[in-house]
Amino acid sequence: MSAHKLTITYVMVFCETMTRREIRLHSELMKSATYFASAASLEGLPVNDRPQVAMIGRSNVGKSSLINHLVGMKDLAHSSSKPGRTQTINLYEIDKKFFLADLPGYGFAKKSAEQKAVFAGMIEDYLLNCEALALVLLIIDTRIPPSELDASMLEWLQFNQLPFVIVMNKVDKVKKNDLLKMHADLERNYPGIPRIEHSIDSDMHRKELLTIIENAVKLHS
Ligand SMILES: Nc1nc2c(ncn2[C@@H]2O[C@H](COP(=O)(O)OP(=O)(O)OP(=O)(O)O)[C@@H](O)[C@H]2O)c(=O)[nH]1
Ligand SMILES: [Mg+2]
Repeated sequence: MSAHKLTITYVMVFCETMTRREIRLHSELMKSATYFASAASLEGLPVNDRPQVAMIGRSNVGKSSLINHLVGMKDLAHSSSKPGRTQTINLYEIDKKFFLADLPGYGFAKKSAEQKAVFAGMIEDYLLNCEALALVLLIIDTRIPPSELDASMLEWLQFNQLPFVIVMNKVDKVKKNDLLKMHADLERNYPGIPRIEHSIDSDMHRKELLTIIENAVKLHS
């Protein structure tokens, strides 16, 4: 079966062992978070009625961990030190109002060419056709310059006029001078694109990101 055919298979897959659970959160912005659904394609998702905020980025960059940090739970989304953990589009329902969407990473070297094409197709189809898409968080690892894939994704998001913010992740691992240099490089190469620092260790970063998300969701509602 071709990669394209695979991506349009409308089969719901629950290949990650997730359980439905809900807890009350402390944040004023996110009072509850629940695992909602997983699918191998946009068409397989059971909802399209409330705004969605999507995490995209290279494998292992910290997309699933960022969701856990935002909602204040350790393991709502499955994270791993090994790349290639998230394999489907996973939706988490927030406050019964909107969804955080965790997507597979791109650029995982150990995937076959066909697997890479399937994931690329899944991500592209989701981003282009999800009418509920309110915001994309393009997550990069601040320790290393954006890869060619990051650059292509960034230009593709711009070309398609999708609303996105660059999240400079894992800043806890970066020296201040290197962080300033990364800001300067990004501003020079991608002037005017909003960017925000993030670390799973920082509550301040979490609150800043929550505010951005809340505003995007309000605008889209
Ligand atoms: N130091 C540091 N480590 C982080 C941070 N965010 C995530 N990590 C670590 O990065 C690794 C990958 O995290 P994941 O959240 O699984 O990454 P992912 O982007 O979802 O990966 P895939 O699902 O494979 O695409 C884990 O070991 C996390 O603990 C951060 O802000 N700082
Ligand atoms: Mg993941």
